[in-house]
Amino acid sequence: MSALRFSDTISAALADGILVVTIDNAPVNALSADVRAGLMAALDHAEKDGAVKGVVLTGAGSTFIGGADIKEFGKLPVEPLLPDVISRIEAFSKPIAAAINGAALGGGLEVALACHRRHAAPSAKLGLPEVKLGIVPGAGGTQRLPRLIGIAAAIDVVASGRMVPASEALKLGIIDGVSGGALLADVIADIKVANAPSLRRTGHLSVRSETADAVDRAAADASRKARGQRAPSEAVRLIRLAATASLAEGLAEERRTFIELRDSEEAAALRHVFFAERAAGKVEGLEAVAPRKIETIGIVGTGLMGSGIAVSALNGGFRVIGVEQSAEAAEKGRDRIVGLLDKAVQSGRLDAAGREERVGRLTVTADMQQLTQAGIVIEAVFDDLIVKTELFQRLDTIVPAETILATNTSYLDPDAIAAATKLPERVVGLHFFSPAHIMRLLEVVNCKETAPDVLATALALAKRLGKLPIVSGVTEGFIGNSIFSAYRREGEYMLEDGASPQEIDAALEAYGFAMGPFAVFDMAGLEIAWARRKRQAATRDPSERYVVIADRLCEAGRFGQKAGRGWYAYPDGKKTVDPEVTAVIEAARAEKGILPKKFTAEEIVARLLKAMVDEGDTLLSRGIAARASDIDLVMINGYGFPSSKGGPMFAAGRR
Ligand code: 3H9
Repeated sequence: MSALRFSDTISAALADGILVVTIDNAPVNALSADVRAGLMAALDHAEKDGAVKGVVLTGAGSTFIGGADIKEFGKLPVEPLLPDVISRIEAFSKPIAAAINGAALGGGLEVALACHRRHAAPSAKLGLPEVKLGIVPGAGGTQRLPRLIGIAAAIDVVASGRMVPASEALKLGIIDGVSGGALLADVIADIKVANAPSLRRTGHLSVRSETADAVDRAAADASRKARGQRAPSEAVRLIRLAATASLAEGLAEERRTFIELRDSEEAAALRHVFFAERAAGKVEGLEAVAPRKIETIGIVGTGLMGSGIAVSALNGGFRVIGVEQSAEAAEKGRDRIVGLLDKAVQSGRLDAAGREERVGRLTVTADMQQLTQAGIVIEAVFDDLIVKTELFQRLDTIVPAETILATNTSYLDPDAIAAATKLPERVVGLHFFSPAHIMRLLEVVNCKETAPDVLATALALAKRLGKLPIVSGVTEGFIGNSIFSAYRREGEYMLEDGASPQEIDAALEAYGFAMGPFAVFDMAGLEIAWARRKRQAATRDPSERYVVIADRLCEAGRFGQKAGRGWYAYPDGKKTVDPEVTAVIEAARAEKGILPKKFTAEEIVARLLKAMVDEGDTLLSRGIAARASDIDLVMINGYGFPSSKGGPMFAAGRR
């Protein structure tokens, strides 16, 4: 066996007539300029060397190829371009196969699709996730995939951007086999028997005929899920084109669309979100700190929040001990948790065996002593300082010193809770968002005394729960609710100044929010915020502008959708503008002598965005948030800010 090197990232070895070319470009073998040049050089060599009978492409480490190098987007393109490398692979005169050892995504799958044979390891995941970056596949994905698996199936895979497990990829026909044992040996054996005239070049296949109905259904489904984003509908258009256009025409149109979308604002925003997610949860100085090993999670309180956290923990593979105040409450809590698992089975997200296995890891009890087995105890009890501090003081006497104590408070001061315990360094905040088993966002609150390894453990735990952890310092409402309060306050100022709830909601919905703030308040219910305002009334700065409209609505029993009326009326469940609300708003303006002015949708968005950004800047300057991109992720994942705009901090920088 002789070792060859074609660039910094491409090496090869010839064994028994097969040149195994390895892409080694950590961390994910992205198709950088060096990889593309190295691949071209390897193909030149393989073409000329008579000893080479066939070629196998594979990736070093646990990834095959993670796609085009996203960091190169926005820079001048460097030749050879990926579509040229891929055309060269497909046209290669000798058999060429992909040994897909791990994720084959985007350009990575496009490389594999151009190979003459494709085998994958059982753990490999394949996909064309480009739409998640606001673009379409740009190196043949929309033209070659439908030639292999049909138009409807290709629409499903490309427009969703989902990861397809190897077993499904085999069923769909994306790959020729899943290797049970040694992938490379299997692929080499397979390619050795392939002879040049019988090679199957994906681009030469014709698209099989399908009923228009199946294609229309897949397209309609994709457009429903696209929620106004451009890339999925463009992907559908290009895939449909594969049925009628030649490969060359299809590739040219794909490339044109790819470039147009790549240079769009939406794609720039989604790229920002991609890198923001990778940066989130990284804390300077914490890289070398080893997290503690956690296998069992204790949860005190199994109401709405606690039961969601329990399901999230069960899904993450942990043992869960839920604690309630009485045997009866424990029984109810258990029913709530199992009920959530049953819902997941009904909706097809979980199978019956998975449910059984999870239930086997669940205990709900009234016996707090059982928490001695937990590595971390998360409290999800009533959000009251006395209730929470008393609970933590009790836990202090029960659980061992190395058990971490986490509070799920959303508004209380976790430093005050920690200060009331014997070991404040073991206290951390874990602010889950409701429903906790669905929402990805998790604010990890780094309290004044939190020990570094406690923070590192909380972050590792969040990852295992499949959450997106954002570290927040201690301030009322942490990052998310601080910004939300500023946004809410500005919305109410605008009401007084002349805008209506429906104008504000419509402006934000047109901007990309699924729902405007007043529709959200109605859905969540107005009474909790009202109770908070009443508690704060005595300490409020009298010189600060205060809008009474929300209080007046609550005084009139308008608590939102559940009450049948709030910022809107809901006759027969349908949201309708209510003249009574208009009258309350007009009266409030008149009391302050405010002459209402007209707002355009643009002005409304600009004012609300500015309020969010001003608050965001304050959080950054106080060190509550570590980076502006963390604030963007909180607002996107917890408060409905459109990801296609990149979050408030990013959007403000683009205006
Ligand atoms: C494309 O292919 C377009 C083509 O159709 C046409 C072109 C002409 N580029 O996620 P992780 C970095 S578009 C550059 O934590 P994991 C990432 O920033 C692309 N960098 O790892 C992070 O860096 P850092 C289509 C990339 O093990 C590090 O790798 N492909 C890229 O949890 C680790 O990332 C995609 O959209 C990239 N393509 O998951 C796939 N990918 O350490 C995007 C990752 O400095 N990638 N990085 O923070 C993924 O989904 C995941 O990274 C993957 C690994 C599943 C591969």
